[in-house]
Amino acid sequence: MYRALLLFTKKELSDRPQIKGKKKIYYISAEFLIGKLLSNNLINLGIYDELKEGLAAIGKDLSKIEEIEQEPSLGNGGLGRLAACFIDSIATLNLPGDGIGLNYHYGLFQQVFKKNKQTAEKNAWIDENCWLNKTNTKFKVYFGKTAVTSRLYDIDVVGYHKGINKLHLFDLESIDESLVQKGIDFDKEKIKKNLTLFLYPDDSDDAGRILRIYQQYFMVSSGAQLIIKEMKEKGYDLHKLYKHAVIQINDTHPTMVIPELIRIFTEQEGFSMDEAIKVVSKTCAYTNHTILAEALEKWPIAFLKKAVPQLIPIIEELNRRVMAKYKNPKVWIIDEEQRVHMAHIDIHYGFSVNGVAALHTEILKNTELNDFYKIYPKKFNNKTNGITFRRWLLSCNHDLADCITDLIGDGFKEDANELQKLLQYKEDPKVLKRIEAIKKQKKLELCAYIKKAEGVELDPESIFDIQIKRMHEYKRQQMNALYIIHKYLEIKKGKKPGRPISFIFGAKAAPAYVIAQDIIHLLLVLQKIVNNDPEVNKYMKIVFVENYNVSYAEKLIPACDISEQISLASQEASGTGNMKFMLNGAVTLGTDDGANVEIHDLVGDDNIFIFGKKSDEVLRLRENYNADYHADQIYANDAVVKEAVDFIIDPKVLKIGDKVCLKRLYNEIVSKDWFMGLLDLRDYIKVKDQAFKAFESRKKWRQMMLVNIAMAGYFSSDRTIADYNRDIWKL
Ligand code: 26W
Repeated sequence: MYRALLLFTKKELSDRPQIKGKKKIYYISAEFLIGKLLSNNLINLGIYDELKEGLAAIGKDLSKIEEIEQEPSLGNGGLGRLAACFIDSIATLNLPGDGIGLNYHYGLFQQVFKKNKQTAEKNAWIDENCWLNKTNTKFKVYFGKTAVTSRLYDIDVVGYHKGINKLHLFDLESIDESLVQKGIDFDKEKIKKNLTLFLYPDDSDDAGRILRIYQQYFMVSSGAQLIIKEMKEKGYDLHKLYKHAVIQINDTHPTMVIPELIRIFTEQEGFSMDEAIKVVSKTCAYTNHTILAEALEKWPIAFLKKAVPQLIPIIEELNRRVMAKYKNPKVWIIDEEQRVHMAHIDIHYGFSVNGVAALHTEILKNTELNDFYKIYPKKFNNKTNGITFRRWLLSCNHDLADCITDLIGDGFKEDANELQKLLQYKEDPKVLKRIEAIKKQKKLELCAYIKKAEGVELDPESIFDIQIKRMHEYKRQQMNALYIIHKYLEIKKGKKPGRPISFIFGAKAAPAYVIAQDIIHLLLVLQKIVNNDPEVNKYMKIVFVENYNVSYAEKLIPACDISEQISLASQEASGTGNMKFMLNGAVTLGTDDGANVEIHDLVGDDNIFIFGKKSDEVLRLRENYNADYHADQIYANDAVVKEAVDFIIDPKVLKIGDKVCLKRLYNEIVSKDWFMGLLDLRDYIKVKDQAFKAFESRKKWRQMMLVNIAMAGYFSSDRTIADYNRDIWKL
């Protein structure tokens, strides 16, 4: 039945008109976290309800059939999911625009918990029942003298009640899956066989880091050749490329598309260097998604010389021109240590630099990229992220979508700002109770799913407090863990919460990121201790769901009461889970970071719980961190903090946990605490307890749910894409 639906839907998609236009956007990204596509496609084709009813008439349940589809894990987190939302909205706005990425056979990785620790398995998804359409388009890609062949696979991307664009995924023709025997290890040097096996392969050694460069070049060389091929087929003059194409560079992973296009234009198309630089610079735009140092890629030039020697003369020429113009070494492309700063290429030789939330863009302009902002003030702009409401409301929360349609009509499906009409029901008990009933229904459904999938029994009457996102110290899951320990110790001392609380986590840690793995370990051990303690488990439960992915998010988000968005202020560029939770009627508990600031502005102080140091205070502390921040002193001078942190290495925990991991995490927190979890812990405890208490004022809470849903329209990716098109793409 699934296969029949897949073939039927593929046919429907191929019958839809290709979206055309004189100028198109190419969104090039290392990640496209597209999730399952059947229901999204059926909704966008406008045939979901009819099909669901038709199948029900013959005793078939469409949601059961949807479970069959394997989720391609072609992304790691927010950046990848954003790219997937964007291509949905580009098509929905009827804009010609394709995604360009890689066809990873094993995606990121499949998370499997063993002995309370994350292990990584390959995540196969390509079979005859997947959405990939193999094409006859092939390109040669050269790494110096070594040549490989790139094969183009397409996935149709249909807009909501619109035509189609394409997601172009390039695959290595000579890929060899047998390289992966157990887990996710493989020979990283066999680049003729391994380039499209995994996304972000372990980069803890040089072979892993150089493999990243091979993968990135494989993507941009294939992408550049495809773009040029399409332009020529349309009879466009490459000297006017910028009139017919915009290339949006999603973070620094695709940066080499700039020198690669310049290389092709000068070596194969007869451009002068000046002309090539002018044309490419008017075609390429760059989005920054993070200020974290480890993510701002800088490659030792030796690595580039080894992988892509043909680009070196171009990169050196681009750097020479920068050095001739700007005396400040901090803006040079190649620094004194002979490292190539990829973002510097994007900023000097692209025409737009955007951050992904208002606060993030201000931080880029005033700190991280201030030297560039002073040179190119006009290039910098903000484009606050968005999410597709087709997936994050219509598909994952049908009941809520139907309720909203009953209340305000279905205009919101084309113009998300219409959701504000819901505010008229703020004092309508019937409507408020209906919204609450839908939340309750989603919680019941999630309880049933989690019981089956994780073997944990949750109380649907409990408060669902959910933190789902990549595992990273800056997102501070460790601070959430300290709250849980504090709560556990309070219950053991007889202070019982009025209503039980369910702490739900979902997160994958990068295989090379040790401390992130330790945090997962601590939470899994706490889950065992709490859930098996009869004195505690009727007041609180922990469940860390396994292999959190897009499909899991679609089950968790509609059931959430409190959305945990607790990153150290200034560190989360935007966040997009925060928007999904808001749209589904959860209340945000968070710091004034990323898009939380804009959520706060939209819903007002009464409909959000904000805590923690502000970003300007944090950035000041960061300036001379070692002098101004002393986690050990906070720990020593605050009994509540000390008691919670000490529990990490309590005999009860060490008995079932791994001593090495737990002691390492304990030391990291007490001696470093780089993301200042101890600084905000007391405030976090206070405000979180306030949120749990507020949950008992049911009318007020229902109103908060309504206001959050009503004000979420701004975060539709249709608005975001309209902003990109108005200010940058001008299609
Ligand atoms: C493993 C190397 C690496 C480093 C950084 C891979 C990917 C990155 C990305 C920059 C991380 C990422 O996904 N950033 C997230 O982008 C989202 C979409 O803009 C934002 O909402 C998140 O705040 C940001 O962390």
